[in-house]
Amino acid sequence: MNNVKKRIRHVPGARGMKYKRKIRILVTVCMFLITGLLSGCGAKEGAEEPKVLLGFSQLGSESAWRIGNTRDIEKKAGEYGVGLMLENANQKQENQIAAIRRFIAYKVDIIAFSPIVEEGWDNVLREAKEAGIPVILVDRDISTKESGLTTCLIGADFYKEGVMAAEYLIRKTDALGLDHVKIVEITGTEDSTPMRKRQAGFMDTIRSDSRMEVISSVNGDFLKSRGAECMRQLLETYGSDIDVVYSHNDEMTLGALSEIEAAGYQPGKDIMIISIDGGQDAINVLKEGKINCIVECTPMLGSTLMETALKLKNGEQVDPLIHPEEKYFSDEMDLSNLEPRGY
Ligand code: GZL
Repeated sequence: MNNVKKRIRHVPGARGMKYKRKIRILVTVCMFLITGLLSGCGAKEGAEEPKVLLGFSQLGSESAWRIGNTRDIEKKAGEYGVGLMLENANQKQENQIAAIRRFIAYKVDIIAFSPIVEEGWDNVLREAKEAGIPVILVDRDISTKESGLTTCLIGADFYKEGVMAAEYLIRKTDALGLDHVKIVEITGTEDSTPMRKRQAGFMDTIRSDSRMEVISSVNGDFLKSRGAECMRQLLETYGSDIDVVYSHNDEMTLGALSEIEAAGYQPGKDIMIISIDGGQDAINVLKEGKINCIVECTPMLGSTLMETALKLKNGEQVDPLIHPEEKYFSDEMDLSNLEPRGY
């Protein structure tokens, strides 16, 4: 408790803050304290002090991937003895920016966040830098005018995921002896790193193959409901002309499948389905033959995040870019012994 009071007294520039901003900080810090005590994270008698205090802003809960990512981070914080303050931004960048400001006011040791989009972070990250708090990017990247605002990125190679999806399509086109393939793309959240790089990797790989034709690309925002809406509109416009659906995540894919079947087509047979993430629900549908290929994008980034936060707290160097292993699952392989996916 004393520690928290010290923190309030020493919030930078507090004396010069407008009255209402002071109240806001006090209320926020008390919220964290109450939450911490209620959830048993408060300093109990004899409990070990956390080795590092990590503030993490999660972008939302839009998919099985995101929920799996959040659960893994919470689980690994406990295992590594990291004090975790996690805030869910519910898909709003302004909520992430506000959370980062609260972490700064609370003087956490390390800040980490999964940026919903790439732009708009310069000011708040400059404030974190001025406060001397290292920032770790988790999952997605950012684009800033000023360099050096973050310490490292822990996340998938989304460009390579797009390449792997396209390479599967080329192999399948060869195997089926097709001479013209009409593709529709359902993209993730506009201006997000996975959307930009999954699209770039896929398009760069098929560009030189004259058999490939992308007839439409629509934004499904990584959401199941939007994936279904996109697919319904694409079927109304192109109908049986569609040979392939390239979807940037399983959530949108599962939404699209229901529309494809409702329109009387067999997904995986009449229309080839290529997806990304690799959660259990989608893998089960792949095993049923309704999805042809899923490029894995693991959400299990918690261990790497905790190890990196502890290294930074101890003043150790960390790699600027940490990519987890990338693999894919498809109808070309026997998946009967695949381990449970955990998300
Ligand atoms: C990828 C992650 C994406 C997932 C989606 O690392 O950012 O966001 O592919 C999630 O399922 O919504």
